[in-house]
Amino acid sequence: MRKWVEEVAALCRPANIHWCNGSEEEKKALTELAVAAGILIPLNPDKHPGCYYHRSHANDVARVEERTFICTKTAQEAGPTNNWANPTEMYQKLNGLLNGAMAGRTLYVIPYLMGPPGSPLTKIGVEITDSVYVVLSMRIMTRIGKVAWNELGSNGVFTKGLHSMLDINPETRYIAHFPQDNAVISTSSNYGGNVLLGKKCLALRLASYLGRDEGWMAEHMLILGVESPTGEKTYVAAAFPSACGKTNFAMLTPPEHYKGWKVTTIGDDIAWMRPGPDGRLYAINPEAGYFGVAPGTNCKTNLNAMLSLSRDTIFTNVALTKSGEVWWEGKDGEPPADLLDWHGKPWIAGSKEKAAHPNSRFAAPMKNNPVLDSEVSNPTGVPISAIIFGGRRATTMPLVFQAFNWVHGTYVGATMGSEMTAAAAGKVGTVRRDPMAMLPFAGYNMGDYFTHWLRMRKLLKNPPKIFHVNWFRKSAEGEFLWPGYGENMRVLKWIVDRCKGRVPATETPLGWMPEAKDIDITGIPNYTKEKLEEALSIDIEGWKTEVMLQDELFMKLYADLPKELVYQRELLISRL
Ligand code: OXD
Ligand code: MN
Repeated sequence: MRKWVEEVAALCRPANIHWCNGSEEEKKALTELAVAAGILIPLNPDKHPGCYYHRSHANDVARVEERTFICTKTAQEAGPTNNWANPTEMYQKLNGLLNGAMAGRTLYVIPYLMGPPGSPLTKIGVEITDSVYVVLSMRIMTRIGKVAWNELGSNGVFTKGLHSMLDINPETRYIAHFPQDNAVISTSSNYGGNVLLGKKCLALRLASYLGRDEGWMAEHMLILGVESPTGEKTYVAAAFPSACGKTNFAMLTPPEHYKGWKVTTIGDDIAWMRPGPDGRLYAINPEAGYFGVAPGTNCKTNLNAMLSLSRDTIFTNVALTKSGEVWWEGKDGEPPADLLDWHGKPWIAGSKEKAAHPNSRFAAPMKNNPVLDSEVSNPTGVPISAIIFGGRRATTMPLVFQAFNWVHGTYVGATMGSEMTAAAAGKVGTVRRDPMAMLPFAGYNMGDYFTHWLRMRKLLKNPPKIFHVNWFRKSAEGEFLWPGYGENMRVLKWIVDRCKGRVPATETPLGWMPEAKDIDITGIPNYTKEKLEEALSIDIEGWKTEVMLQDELFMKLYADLPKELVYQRELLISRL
């Protein structure tokens, strides 16, 4: 590790090297330095204790899929859904860009853990960065410093992550993964998803590659616990594409009618899952914080997220008041009068421009979450009883169904789709296929990734049951057929009851489904049994079209598609 740091320092030629120990004194000193440099703005300590504000460059506000590369020896290994680059050529290009790139800057070495200490599922990463914003964000999102040095010991294996902001030029922006070297290099960005290298780069792209070889799974899934009034605990993992409410579902507040039920959070974005000695699938959340989308978050949609970000949080690209308070579209209450938008310009109420960037974020420590699950740092992980897939679909997809078995469930995940912004596309039903919500995050060939899912079945004596949900179905009049948010507890209860073998279900062409009477709708304002029936109905003609649409991705992947999935498609067509 020292040798690697020396090599990077010889290339990037920083003015100083700072080895992070993760202490409170270090946090204080680096925060002061970031404030003095104008990188962080302290927020009002009465309203947002311990919180800071950051504005990123206007050209650097989101993940950049077109600049994200999987650099395996052959293009075949990366597969048709990833950008591939030759590793030798990519190293050459990046070494050129990084030559002297840290002149006059400090090089920070951040050792971090993805996962709780002492867990066989945990991985060690070291990120080298020239961004103090990255250091302070990494200490929220992961376990950094001494705890990671200890775990590394004298001969531990670790993932190499190298990040330099360069001059934040989109033309030299690369997020380049080298799975065969367990390494990632990120240049010319300072936006979280591109530069907090533990998250999407290590915990999904590189980890999915490691998981394939080591017999485990790295998935774009939240993990939650459901506790019944009698104290029975069930853990569920769920994959939804970005911006479909994963953080909200992971922190759900059950409705009034569900007295005594509790939902607790293990994680809101990533699950690492490995077969346990009892043949069940055990999961950990490799992260230690939430990097959530701010707009739309309020006390009604997600009270627990609002409480999580109430202290010690870094906000990026939200709107700011002169008195040091933050605001975003969809926050509680009216926009304050003296608002500065995410560019720092005065914002006039009623303006067509958004005050907060639609992808503005909060990085909040998970320990602030009032419903944090007690097992979140258990090195064994938690046993998963159900896996849920879902997307944003105005038509076709019913509220909930259960796959017949693991192989069918793999097909359901592989064919998952979600509407790109339905309004902007102007055409309801324009869906992007996003298998297991992993399209931007699989570190190798998507066809081989499906094969890995099928292979995992053989390692599990008691596999989780697999479900598909859709909170977003609409009537012909364009009205949502399901209230969503906390009311999703009602569907979650059906899922838990199915896992325990407590409720019957009806066999349909799609899978096992509840009847309307099986979902309790008592106490939902202005909701009717007719709406629920419509949300649960199967549109056979719509499904015939759906099967044709699924082919778009299957054709692209055909050469590497496991035949089991082709047969599942045939079986679905016969049932329809
Ligand atoms: C995402 C995220 O883009 O979690 O999926 O940030
Ligand atoms: Mn995500």
